Amino acid sequence: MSLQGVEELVLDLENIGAIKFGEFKLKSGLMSPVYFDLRVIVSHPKILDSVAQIMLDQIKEVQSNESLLCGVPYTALPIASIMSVKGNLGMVVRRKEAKDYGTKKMVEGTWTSGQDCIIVEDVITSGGSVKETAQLLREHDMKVTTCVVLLDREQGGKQNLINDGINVISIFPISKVLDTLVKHKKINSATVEAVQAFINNNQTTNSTNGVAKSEKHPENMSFQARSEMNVNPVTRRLLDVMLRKQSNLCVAIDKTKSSQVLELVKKVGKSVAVVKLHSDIIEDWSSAVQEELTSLSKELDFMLFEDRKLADIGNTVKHQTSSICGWADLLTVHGLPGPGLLQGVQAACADAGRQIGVLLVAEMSNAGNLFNKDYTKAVVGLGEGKGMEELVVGFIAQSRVSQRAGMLQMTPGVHLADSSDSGDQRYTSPGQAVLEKGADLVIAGRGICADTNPETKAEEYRQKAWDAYLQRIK
Ligand code: 5BU
Repeated sequence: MSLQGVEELVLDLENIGAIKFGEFKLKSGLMSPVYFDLRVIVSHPKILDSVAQIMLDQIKEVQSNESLLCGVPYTALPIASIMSVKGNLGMVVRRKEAKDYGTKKMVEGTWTSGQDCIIVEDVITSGGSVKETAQLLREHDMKVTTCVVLLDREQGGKQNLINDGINVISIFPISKVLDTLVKHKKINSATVEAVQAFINNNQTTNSTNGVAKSEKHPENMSFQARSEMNVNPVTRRLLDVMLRKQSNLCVAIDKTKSSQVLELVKKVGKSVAVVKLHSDIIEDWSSAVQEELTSLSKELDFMLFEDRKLADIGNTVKHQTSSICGWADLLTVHGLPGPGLLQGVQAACADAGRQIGVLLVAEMSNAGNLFNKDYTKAVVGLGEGKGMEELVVGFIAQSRVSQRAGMLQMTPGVHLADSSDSGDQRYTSPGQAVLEKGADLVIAGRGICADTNPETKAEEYRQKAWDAYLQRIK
């Protein structure tokens, strides 16, 4: 395509609202002066056709007749489809979530072992989604060395992908978009400066050693970037709830009567991302209570967490889990029995046809616990083990035990006023839990539920924990 054609395409994209300037609140809470929304191009067939053509032209030199295409879901799917038809190249389709639990087929289409597959993406920031797609394709025996991307936000994604052995061909680096729009008087120099400052301040690579910051310090990444990276559907759901509600708060409701539990859920539900229960201490626990909780979780948009801390052989754990995975989204287990326990949970979920996310207890908050460094390390090794990605959401811990961006850390022992209870519990504040202990979510129980006004308290804890998270990723 001629230079003029390329410029025309930038102008067209701006014209249909695929490139926007202003004040945009990203899911992470950060304000961005620029926003790319390529989802709109499906309503503009001529522009979609031009986009596919220009991307196809750019891969001519690296493709062979055998090359396959794979669009990163969802926005790049129509682009990849049109490129596939125009270029007579086969395509494979990556699912975002397994079709059903039993078959777990994540890639559709046919390919041969070692066949080259070019990834097609609309926008890259950190490159996380491309990387995740490449990983999946590689696991399915395809070779991935190239990604063609329409818009590169120039926030380090290219370097991150090069580090992963993927060469990035970008049609429009953001600098080129800015140049074109200034030239055609669509934006002024103040807008350009604001965008450049945002890009400079929000790099996702560590320039000193070229290693992705995200890979070294997941706690410095936004939840949005982590949600884009992670393949586990339960983790993704949890991160999405957190982003929607700007809440990294989990409330622990440790009450013995269902009426007390439900009353508290109604009061604090809107402020929290997760409601944690010990259903085995609720005297009148029943399927009606489960149903009411499930419907409240939908209405008030939070996930349900059973803190049962299972620790037995696989067969027993399977039976125990089967009564939990019908209603809970998250479940704690101990690592002590080893991988058989996780397989037990997995088997129960498969039978029930409902996936639950597991959190392994890697450290405890209470004084006198018998956890030690070696055990914690072994538990983390278990959770990060091969084949566990679909099941394990993260760890319950008092420090940053895992360096995986896809693993979430939940930290209990959080209270705004007290440093301990009358027993063995030890507390830190929500801010300390996030900034010093590395918590992604803080778990607070009596600090909220024993207060005379749990509703206001929950909101206070939410705000403090979320502010600390925003400070951390700055
Ligand atoms: P509290 O009221 O904020 O102290 O409640 C803390 C909750 O977290 C409670 O349900 C405990 O069972 C749970 N917990 C914890 O306090 N410490 C730990 O290390 C683990 C769980 Br694991």
